[in-house]
Amino acid sequence: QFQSSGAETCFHGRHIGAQIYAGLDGKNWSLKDYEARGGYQALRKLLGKDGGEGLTQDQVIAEVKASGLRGRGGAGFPTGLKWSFMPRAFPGQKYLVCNSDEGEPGTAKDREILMHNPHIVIEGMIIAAYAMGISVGYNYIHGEIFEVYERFEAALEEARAAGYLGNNIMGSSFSFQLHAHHGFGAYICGEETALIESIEGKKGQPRFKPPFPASFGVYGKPTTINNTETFAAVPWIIRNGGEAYLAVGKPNNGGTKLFTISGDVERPGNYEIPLGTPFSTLLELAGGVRTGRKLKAVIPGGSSSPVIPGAMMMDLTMDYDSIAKAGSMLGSGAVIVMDDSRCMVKSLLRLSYFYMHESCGQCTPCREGTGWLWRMMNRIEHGQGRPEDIDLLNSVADNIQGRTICALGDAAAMPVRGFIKHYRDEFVHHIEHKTCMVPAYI
Ligand code: L3W
Ligand code: SF4
Repeated sequence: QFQSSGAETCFHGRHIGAQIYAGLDGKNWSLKDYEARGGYQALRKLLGKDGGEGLTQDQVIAEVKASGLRGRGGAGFPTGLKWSFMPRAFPGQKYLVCNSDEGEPGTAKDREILMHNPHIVIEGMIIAAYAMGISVGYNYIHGEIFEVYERFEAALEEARAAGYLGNNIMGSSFSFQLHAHHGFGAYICGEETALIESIEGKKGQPRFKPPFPASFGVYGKPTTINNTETFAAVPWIIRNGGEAYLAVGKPNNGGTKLFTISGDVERPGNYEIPLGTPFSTLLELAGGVRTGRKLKAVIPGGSSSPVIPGAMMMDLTMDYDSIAKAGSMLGSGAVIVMDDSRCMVKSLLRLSYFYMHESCGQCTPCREGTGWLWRMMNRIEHGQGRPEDIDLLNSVADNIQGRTICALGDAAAMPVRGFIKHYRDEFVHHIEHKTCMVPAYI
């Protein structure tokens, strides 16, 4: 039920608005193809190689701030602001990290960018490194997608051979070494501080924040971490200007975003649309709800984001602010569509299992609480639920949320409250009748 739509089986890229990820459709990933699409022009502009004067570090950061680009990994943190946290005059090594540890159930966008357009991420990282005065970077790639890792390695080799990476890039005084780092497949390694631990060769377990990576990151040095899709937006911003990017989306929600639609739609896949596009338009692009079915519910931003009833969703636009106002999160843009054949109790049971399985076990509320949630959901689903279990589920969720080292605890708790808030009747029916109410109305 919560399988993400993988590229091999059901990739249907669609673009409307600015084609920031142009190239995904063509699957022409090589350096030659990327340059033919205007690739590395932003880097040339930056370094003053196209006859211009070049851009200063401050100018690059100002453009990114003006673009309204927000982190595409889940939290939506303003990218330009994050870049401005990086200390300029730090005497030691500073690091740049790309978080390609895509593991959120429902999300399958970053692997697509890396597979079909790896140079756009490399160029975005070079620009970011230049803006923050960083000379070493890593792209941490999820452990279960080895072919993506190999593709990115191949692209790195091309970029090095062409003089876009390495010492004295394009004859300038700017040097940047970029390495691919293969992850090990654990969901928690996508959490930025666990990812840093993993890069350092340790077990991938989150660190307490603060200190944030901006001051204490890889090997304790200042580190900037952005999501793959965030870096992929940067070359377009530098080529066309921050204002132009902002204008594509809506205020405070600049540009386009890749949405991975999975579940009960006719054409699951990745779709690039401007932020602020109505959900109904996105659903239409994905071919609508499966023939003969009605829209029941939508998880708008990956499994960590609370579910929204279908009718409510049809009035929303796809951007950070609109989805937040509806009590959920745009997250990583993984839209899981559920039709009227779906049981909400079974859905939450499946999610609860995921978070229990992926908890790293460091904090008691998360390690024990995710297990409690799963066991309660298991007994409700299998006809052994007790009337008090519904309030107990909410209470356990309350005692996890905000009491853990990282956001996985919150991510396990928030869906519970969302499902119970909107679909309490289904939980009550399961407990009272020891069976599912869904078949009664399909
Ligand atoms: C310096 C400060 N830096 C915040 C930085 C911080 C981080 C970013 C956002 O993401 C989300 C979760 C789910 N000085 C700072 C600062 N920062 N204040 O800004 O920070 P934060 O803490 O708001 O969020 P986060 O923990 O980085 C968690 C989503 O991610 N999630 C899963 C996502 C999965 C994928 C995927 O598989 N592709 O993306 C699950 O929790 O939405 O809200 O960089 O350092 N004062
Ligand atoms: Fe580990 Fe869960 Fe604590 Fe995060 S909240 S550090 S996953 S135990």
